[in-house]
Amino acid sequence: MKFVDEAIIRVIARDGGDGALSFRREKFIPRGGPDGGDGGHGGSVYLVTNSGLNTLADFRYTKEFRAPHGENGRGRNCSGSAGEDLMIPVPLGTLIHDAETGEQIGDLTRHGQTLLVAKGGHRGLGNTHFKSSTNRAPRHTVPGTPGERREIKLELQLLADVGLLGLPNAGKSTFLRAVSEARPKVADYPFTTLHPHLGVVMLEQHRSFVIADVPGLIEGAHAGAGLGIRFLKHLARTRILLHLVDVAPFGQDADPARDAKSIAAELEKFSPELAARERWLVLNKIDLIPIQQRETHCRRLVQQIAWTGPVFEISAISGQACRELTGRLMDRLQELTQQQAEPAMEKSQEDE
Ligand SMILES: Nc1nc2c(ncn2[C@@H]2O[C@H](COP(=O)(O)OP(=O)(O)OP(=O)(O)O)[C@@H](O)[C@H]2O)c(=O)[nH]1
Ligand SMILES: [Mg+2]
Repeated sequence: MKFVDEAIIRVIARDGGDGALSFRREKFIPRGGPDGGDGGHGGSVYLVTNSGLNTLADFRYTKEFRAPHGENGRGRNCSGSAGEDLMIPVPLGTLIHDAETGEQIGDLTRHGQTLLVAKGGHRGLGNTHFKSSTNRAPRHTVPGTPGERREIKLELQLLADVGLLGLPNAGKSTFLRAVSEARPKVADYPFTTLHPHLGVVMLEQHRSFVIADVPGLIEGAHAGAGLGIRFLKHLARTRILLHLVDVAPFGQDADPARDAKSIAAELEKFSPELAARERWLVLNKIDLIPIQQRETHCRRLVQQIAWTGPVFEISAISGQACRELTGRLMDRLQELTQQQAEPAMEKSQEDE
């Protein structure tokens, strides 16, 4: 299925039904009282998350969603039935903005979460409601109110703990295959991966995390080169970025240090916040460097980049050192979760 991560749709909640104006007309009861029933509520429109969906592709063709009207009330105190609410399924990680004002309406990150996006109109009241000792034949009714309608922008930002960053051919998809059940395509040409893939890394029971493999970046991506930087937004919610570097790129003028720097520069141009996120350098394809030269080769590369953060040397294709890396990632993610929880706990203690 085509990967779609943005859509603008129109959601139309419907009007409440009008209240009825009616009087009892029965044999032998010459002047029956009012019996106009109420209208039904208009149907509202909700979004509901469904973890089985991975893209917003369903919204490519259907752009308008209407809930049903509330029915008008009728005589004999019959109420109109309410318009049923319309539930629109969306993938986890969908951000919702009002398309006109740009205001954020919601962010759906849990399975089964719902969000009201257009409220149905209130039901009208029939004339029965206005009967009183002084007015036994009220002609007053209340009409239903109109339902809301608006245009909303849906934007998918995948939910992943770890994001893979790197040039095309760095081995990102090979790494994802090595550590998860995900099966993104791998090939020796650039831009094999055309849209993000998620993979779940299972270490042992209750210890797992999600990795996002996004299409490779190249220098000038911020200006649209290659596939551009539009997929980087899928890394926005990750907590750790892995920057994969091919230590033995093919070609005479290949320069892994320059490549690595250009990725960091593209990241900075896309989002200084993402550039400041915790990032680990992963030197991949070390199987291509003879064992005796590996240490010096890798050390020199790290120096050329002037990198001071964590460094890992792996071979994604053989799986070498991949388990150590995922183990370290898991530990660090748990540490980050604890750190996040602690300030919140301190705060709630202060509040007490
Ligand atoms: N020798 C060796 N080759 C590798 C290793 N990892 C990946 N490769 C090869 O490098 C090529 C590119 O790998 P991919 O995993 O498709 O690279 P990618 O980073 O996902 O590339 P894009 O999807 O184009 O951005 C493939 O031919 C892989 O077989 C490795 O550790 N050692
Ligand atoms: Mg790939």
